[in-house]
Amino acid sequence: MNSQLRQALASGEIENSPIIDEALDLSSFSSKELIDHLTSMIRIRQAEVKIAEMRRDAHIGGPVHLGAGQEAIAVGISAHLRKSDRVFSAHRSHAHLLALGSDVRKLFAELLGKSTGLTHGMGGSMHLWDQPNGFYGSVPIVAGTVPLAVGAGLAAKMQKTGDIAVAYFGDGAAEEGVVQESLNLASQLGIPILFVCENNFFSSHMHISQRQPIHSVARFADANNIENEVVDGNNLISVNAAAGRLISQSRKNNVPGFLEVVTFRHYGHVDWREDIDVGVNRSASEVEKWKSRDPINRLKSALIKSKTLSENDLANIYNSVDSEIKSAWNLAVSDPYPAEEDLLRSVYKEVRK
Ligand SMILES: Cc1ncc(C[n+]2csc(CCOP(=O)(O)OP(=O)(O)O)c2C)c(N)n1
Ligand SMILES: [Mg+2]
Repeated sequence: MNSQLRQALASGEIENSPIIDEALDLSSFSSKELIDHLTSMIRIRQAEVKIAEMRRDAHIGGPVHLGAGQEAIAVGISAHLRKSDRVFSAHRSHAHLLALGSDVRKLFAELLGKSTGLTHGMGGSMHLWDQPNGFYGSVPIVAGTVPLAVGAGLAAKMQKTGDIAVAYFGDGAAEEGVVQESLNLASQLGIPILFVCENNFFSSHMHISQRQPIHSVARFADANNIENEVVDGNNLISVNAAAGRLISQSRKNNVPGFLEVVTFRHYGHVDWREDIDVGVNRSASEVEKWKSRDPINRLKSALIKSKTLSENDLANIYNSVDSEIKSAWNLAVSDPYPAEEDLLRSVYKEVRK
């Protein structure tokens, strides 16, 4: 699987490759684990659908970068994390945060600029933080958190906690020099960190074929002697298994690991539109093709086919998640805005004597 995917990426033929349409092999998971994973993915999707609608209708004031279609990655990886691990992300981070068990209401409140939000309504979608759940932060500076994660991993090693750091970043971020420096340092110093590159083929509106001679990012891990795997990011089972292997090595041996997950986002770069025909090669048929590989539908079908889940169970999951999302939104809407005297809290300012 790994080598076939690498080859398909290298030849630029990945999008037509049957490898990323393989059926899910559920055999090494309990029914409970699988249903929990499916529920977590559905919760993330429904939260983002709500965010998209509320942004479109101008209830949310700031830009949002949605990751619908990429949920299997965060859910598959988070299954191996503990609360004391140190997870960093960037502009497209809702799934990374929520998969750790973060409160949807606090995320909504943040997007609405409310004082109950994850950063007290001061940050919005691109400045999230939830350290009690292991989320050390996201910032919009592309690749900006990758060296921070390396530092957090080094701290965990020095503190001998057995914890690891996780750095989520995109294929576009991998083109920033600081990612190369981070890989080098993590390898050289033996730092327990999982680098996760979500290769969705786009950096903003530019396709990887316009930016890179080879469409796989894992070659940068090879160059730094870092153990790496390339997997179908829309297959929860593959992501979970690969993350499990790399994370346990990191924890045990204080080494970095690198996971490249091949995926696609359903929405466009920013906000609720699909970015079709805006002068980039992201066509309606391409989006449709990737939607047919929806990670949630793939897991759902496998669970129904194996009789792990009935249609009725599935409807119950959707009903319960939908009412959770609805109530989280209503509570966030009724939450207060920060008080005026709090506006400069947590902000560096010049103090005149
Ligand atoms: C240092 C820096 N350069 C450029 C930008 C503008 N920008 C925001 S997101 C983005 C694309 C990032 O692509 P990728 O890393 O693949 O993540 P994706 O959006 O696909 O999840 C760019 C260029 C930025 N925020 N920071
Ligand atoms: Mg990308």
